[in-house]
Amino acid sequence: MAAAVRLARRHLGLTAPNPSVGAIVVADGPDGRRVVGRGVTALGGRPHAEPQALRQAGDAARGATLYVTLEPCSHHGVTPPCVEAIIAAGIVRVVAAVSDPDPRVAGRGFARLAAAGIAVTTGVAEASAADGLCGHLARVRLGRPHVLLKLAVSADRRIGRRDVANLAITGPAARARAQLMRAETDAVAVGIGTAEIDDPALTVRLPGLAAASPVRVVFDAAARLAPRSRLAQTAREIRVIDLVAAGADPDRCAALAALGVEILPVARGADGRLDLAAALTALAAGGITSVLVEGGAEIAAALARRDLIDAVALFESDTVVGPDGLALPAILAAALAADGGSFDVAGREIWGPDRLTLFHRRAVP
Ligand code: AOF
Ligand code: ZN
Repeated sequence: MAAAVRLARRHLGLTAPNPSVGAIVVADGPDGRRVVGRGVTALGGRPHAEPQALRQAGDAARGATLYVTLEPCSHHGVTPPCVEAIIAAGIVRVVAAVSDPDPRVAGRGFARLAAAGIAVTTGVAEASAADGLCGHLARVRLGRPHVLLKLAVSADRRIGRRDVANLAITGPAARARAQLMRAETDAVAVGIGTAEIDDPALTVRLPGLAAASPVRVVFDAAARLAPRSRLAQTAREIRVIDLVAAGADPDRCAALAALGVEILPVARGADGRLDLAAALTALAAGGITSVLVEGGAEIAAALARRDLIDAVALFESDTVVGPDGLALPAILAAALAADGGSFDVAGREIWGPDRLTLFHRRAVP
C-alpha cells in the first residue's frame, strides 16, 4: 500500500476534479509474491488507476491481489465502473486504503466486489493515502477545495515587508520545495495585495515540471488586478481566475477578460468583503479540489478567522527582517501554537538552512 500511495502522488495536482489514485496488482508466482501491474489515475483524471494496472498485469491478474488507495468506483461515469474490470480480471482479493465518499460510490464499490466473492480489506494505511486524496475528500465532504496555507517566517517572526516586493526570507532549497507544493495542487492563490506588490508569476519552474503549473487564482474583490501584471499577461498560457465581488467595475472585468483572465463573481460577506467560503465553493464547482494559498498576511488571517485552513506549510529561516516588517498574524500564531493551538504537526523537513513544518488541522472529535 505504501508503494501505491507513492505511485498516486506522481499525478497529484494533475487529475482534477478526479483524485489521483494508485493501484498495484500483486500475484503469487513460483518465486513468491511479485508486482505484475501498476496504475495511477491518468493526467486529466481518466482512465482510472485500476484498469491500467489490470491491463498491465494481463493474465497474471487472475487469482491476484489488488492494492488500491481509494475504493474502486461502481458507477457508470465517463468510464465504466472499475469494480467490473476488477471482477472480470479475476482478482480474488482487494486491499483498499480509503472509502470513497463520492455519493455515486460510497460503499457500493466494496459491496459489489464482496458480492462477486472477492475478499475485501479496507482502512489499510488510511492516513497516508488520505493525505494524497485530501482534495477529493474536501470537495466531496465539504463542497470546497482543500486549503493549504504556505508561510515563510523570519527569525523575528516576520512574513514580509510592505515596502519590498518578493522579499526573500527562505533560501533556494526551500523555495524549490514550495514550488513542488504548487505542482501538487490544482490551484495556487494570492490576495490582490500580494499580486500588486510582488507581481508574481505563480508558475512551477522546477526542471521537468513546467507542465504541472496549477491554475492561478487571485482574491480580488474590486477587480484591481492590473492588465499589465504578469498574471494577466500570461493568462492565455496558464489559466488565471480572478475572484471578484459581485458588482465589481464591469470595465475593469472586461479588460481582464479580454486578456483571457476568467472573471468569477462571488457574493460579499457580512463584512462587505469577498465571502471566502463562497469563493472556495465556486472554485470547487469549477473542478478545483485543492488550493495552495501563498499570501499575503491579510488573506491568510481572513481564511483563519473563517476556519477555512486545512493545513499549513510553515517555513522558518534565520533571516532577520526587522521591526518594520509584517508580523505573522496573531490568529495564525495562536492556531499553530504547540499548546492550545488548533493544528497538529504532521511532518518536519529540512531544506538548506531553513526548516519546514507541516501542520494539519486537528480533526474535530
Ligand atoms: C477509481 N479509480 O483512479 C479514480 C476514481 O467521472 P468519472 O467516471 O471519472 O468518475 C469520477 C469519480 O471516480 C471521482 O469522483 C471519484 O469518486 C472516483 N475516482 N475512482 O475507481 C480512480 N480517480
Ligand atoms: Zn474507477
